[in-house]
Amino acid sequence: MSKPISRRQLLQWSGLSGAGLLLSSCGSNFGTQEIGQVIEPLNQATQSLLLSQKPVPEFSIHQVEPGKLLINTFDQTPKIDPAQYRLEISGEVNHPMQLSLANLRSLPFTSMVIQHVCVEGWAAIVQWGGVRLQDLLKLAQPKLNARYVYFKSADGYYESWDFASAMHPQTLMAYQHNGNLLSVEHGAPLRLASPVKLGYKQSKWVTQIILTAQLMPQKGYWEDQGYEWFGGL
Ligand SMILES: Nc1nc2c(c(=O)[nH]1)N[C@H]1C(S)=C(S)[C@@H](COP(=O)(O)O)O[C@H]1N2
Ligand SMILES: [Mo]
Repeated sequence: MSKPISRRQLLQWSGLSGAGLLLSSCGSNFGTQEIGQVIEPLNQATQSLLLSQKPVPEFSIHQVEPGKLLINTFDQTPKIDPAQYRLEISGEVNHPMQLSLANLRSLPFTSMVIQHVCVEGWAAIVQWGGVRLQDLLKLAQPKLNARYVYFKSADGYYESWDFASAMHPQTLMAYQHNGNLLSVEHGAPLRLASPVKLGYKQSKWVTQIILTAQLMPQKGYWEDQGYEWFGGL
């Protein structure tokens, strides 16, 4: 029924068909000489996954609970220079890339109002705004064997997610919170936000996204101390 989305279509649709993204991407396999020849459909498994995903009902903007999102950080708040910041996407992808904040802001913006739930016994209705992780992964073109998504953070935190939850339409790489630019304490410049996972799965200060075929012995900062891995809501 639905036509596969080509990489070129996605680049055009996202307004990134110009040199901005291409020049900032890393890896020798995605140079300027290849601009004309990167037309690849998403693989069928990824395509049908996207079609099967149902959105979680959202709250209204009036239900946002300002101040109820407690700061929960296992260590120090890391220092990140926004001008130097790059989000690296690598691992089992055809097109590894590095995105600046300008690149990320030029991608389609999504806003949602969801509940953040921390296993320590608190919750908050929060507005998040940012880029769908799905859109970033489509740009990087997951390989057929990509089954897990690792997130590395500037404070040493790490997480791993199942591919389906990462591709969920409401899983965002957020840079906005309750209508403002995301604050440093809450994970600026870029953090995970999703209504399908518990709070500890929602990494702040994400600098690297790595797709893997297997789950490694290190599953996540809290998971490696006994928390459940899937962490679904
Ligand atoms: N990098 C990083 N991300 C993290 C954490 C952390 O310590 N470091 N804590 C997690 C936990 S347990 C929760 S509940 C949420 C809290 O997000 P907040 O501090 O913005 O409320 O961040 C998650 N992401
Ligand atoms: Mo948490």
